[in-house]
Amino acid sequence: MERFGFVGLPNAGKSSLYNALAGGGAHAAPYAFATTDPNIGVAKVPDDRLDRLAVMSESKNVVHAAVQFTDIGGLVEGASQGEGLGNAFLSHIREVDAIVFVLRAFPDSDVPGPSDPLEHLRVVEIELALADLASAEKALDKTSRMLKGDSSLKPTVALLQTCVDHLSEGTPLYRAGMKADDRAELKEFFFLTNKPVMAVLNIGEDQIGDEDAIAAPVRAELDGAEVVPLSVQLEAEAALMDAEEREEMLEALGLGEGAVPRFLTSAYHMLGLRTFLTTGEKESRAWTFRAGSTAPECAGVIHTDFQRGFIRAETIQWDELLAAGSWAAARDVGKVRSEGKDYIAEDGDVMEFRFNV
Ligand SMILES: Nc1nc2c(ncn2[C@@H]2O[C@H](COP(=O)(O)OP(=O)(O)OP(=O)(O)O)[C@@H](O)[C@H]2O)c(=O)[nH]1
Ligand SMILES: [Mg+2]
Repeated sequence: MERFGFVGLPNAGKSSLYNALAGGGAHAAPYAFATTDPNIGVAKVPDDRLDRLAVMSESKNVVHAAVQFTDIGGLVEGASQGEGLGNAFLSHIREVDAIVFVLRAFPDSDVPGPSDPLEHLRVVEIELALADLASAEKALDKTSRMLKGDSSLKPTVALLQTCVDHLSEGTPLYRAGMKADDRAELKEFFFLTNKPVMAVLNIGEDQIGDEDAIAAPVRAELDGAEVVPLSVQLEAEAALMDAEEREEMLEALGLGEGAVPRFLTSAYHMLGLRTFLTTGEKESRAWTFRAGSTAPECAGVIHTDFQRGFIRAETIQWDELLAAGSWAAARDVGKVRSEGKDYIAEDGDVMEFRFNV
């Protein structure tokens, strides 16, 4: 399962965001380092397509795709040199697949700390870049020495030099304008800022309605990364209510279904994750695959036998299946495609695998 780590200054609202997603469980408090050991939770990725297919099939069971998220303790200036939670903190970030910055915009005189999200971003980016600079310098040094015996390392040395140049200017690798190929090649060095990033902008109740204006400078700074404004405290309170109460509260605030589903969908897409679906009387289920996967690779997500003995995948887009009303009806009108081993699966495909082991 993919893991997201919440990274930000103390009192930015990371534990509150955890509570919004997990329905409680993390200690949120108005003082720095309220969180020391990370909280780890799981959230299901909302999927309207799945819910509708489950109704069509009268499924006994509905299983959503899920992501794991880690509420990491607060980061302070100097973390890369061991300040605050220092190294322990950095090692928690190293373990996640993607970083979610939690940036505070809400003003509240009872909660210490700045309420300018750009200031939050500046501090966390500098610390992550400095931590990476130390690793990059070490890797460059080592690779340069190996270059004497192995000239094939020349491009790697050049690439690491580029990293050192960017990082020493305080520029994280995710927005240094590097090519995707180079980013992929750097994976072996486990740099923090080579991970995909997105940001949650924690806005106060009074700022609802001004989301776009508050998010604009952060979006400009993060250069293409997803920035999701979220009134984290309200969402955390809403998560404790029963469904009806929650709907009423979010409705009254003009928040629709709430921003948590949107956040989860963005987080999921940030990693290039896609969904295919299976549906039947027993179960309807959303399965996660990487964009660009073939039909047998998708089959392998369910069971390695399905991939090994893959023959073909009966495939239809979810809305076509819904329109037809059932697999049988969809087959009758010729909407079900029989796809072979080279088929590149698409988001929203409903599949039934034929295999032989
Ligand atoms: N007014 C207001 N307060 C908030 C909001 N979000 C969080 N808070 C409060 O701010 C305080 C800090 O929130 P936490 O979620 O504990 O912050 P954190 O980022 O986990 O902090 P550390 O664990 O210390 O790094 C808590 O008292 C929250 O209730 C918000 O949107 N508005
Ligand atoms: Mg916390």
